Amino acid sequence: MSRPKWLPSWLFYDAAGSRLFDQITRIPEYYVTRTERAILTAHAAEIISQAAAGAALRLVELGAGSAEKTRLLLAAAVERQDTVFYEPVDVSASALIEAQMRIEEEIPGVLVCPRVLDYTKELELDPTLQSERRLVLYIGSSIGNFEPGEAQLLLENVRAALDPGDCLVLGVDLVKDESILLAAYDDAAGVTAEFNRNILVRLNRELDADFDIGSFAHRAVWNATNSRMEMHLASRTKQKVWLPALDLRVNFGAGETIHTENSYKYRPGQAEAMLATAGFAPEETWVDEQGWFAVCLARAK
Ligand code: AVJ
Repeated sequence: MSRPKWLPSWLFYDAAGSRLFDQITRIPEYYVTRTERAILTAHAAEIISQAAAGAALRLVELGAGSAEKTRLLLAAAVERQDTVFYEPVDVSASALIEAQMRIEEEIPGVLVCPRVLDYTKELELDPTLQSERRLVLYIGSSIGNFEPGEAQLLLENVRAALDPGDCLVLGVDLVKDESILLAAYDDAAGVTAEFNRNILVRLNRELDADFDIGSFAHRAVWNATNSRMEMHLASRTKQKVWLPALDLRVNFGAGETIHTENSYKYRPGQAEAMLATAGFAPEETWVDEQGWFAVCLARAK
């Protein structure tokens, strides 16, 4: 058993966890979603026309569609061309089908071509037409869940799937006052705490484990050295947990923690430097007035 104990953060997103995250995006303390949405609302037309640079765009999104934020960019693209191909890439076929139905119904002119792929492992896209350019969307600060080295590799894989002249829009959360970060990851209504503990609910259901959910406390910590928000679950007591599906008994000391998530926060210019290293030319970065979130447009060299 590794110490400190940890669980991978992709485990959060079962059906209940995805619903809880959706709720998080609407709580007042969680500035991330609404700040990025405000940037995209203000600049969608500009982002699309700059990426297109005279050609027709085909949009790829890593993840099954970040709801209204993706819609803003698709709507801006439909304004410029009759038909927009939209390729959401996700491991979950059901999430892709849901995104397809939602988007084709809401934005006439968008043709959804779902791709069931794990973009962290492989990203193979069909060739585009001569007259087209690809625009990959990787928004929502999803890159923040990756260690810096993994994030760099991910950008390199995206670059390798593109042709010169294609573009990437990357949304990254920026370093800000610790008090704002702590509130965003430990909201007063306790939704983030429930999201964090849901990982144990899932282990109970899927591995037949016997975690006493209430005996684990939600902790949000700002790790300044590594520039990341961390989430942990702290055992309130000394206890044993049994995971029959793994034939595993796990002991917890009082106060012992499970590390469940890292959410990296970038410094201004850092995302652009990583994009440049990955073989992109960063063209433009849009930041909100408070300097909390950055949306970077970069072109494959
Ligand atoms: C979906 C990874 C962008 O890191 O802010 C929200 C997940 N964790 N509250 C983030 C999350 C706690 C979120 N991302």
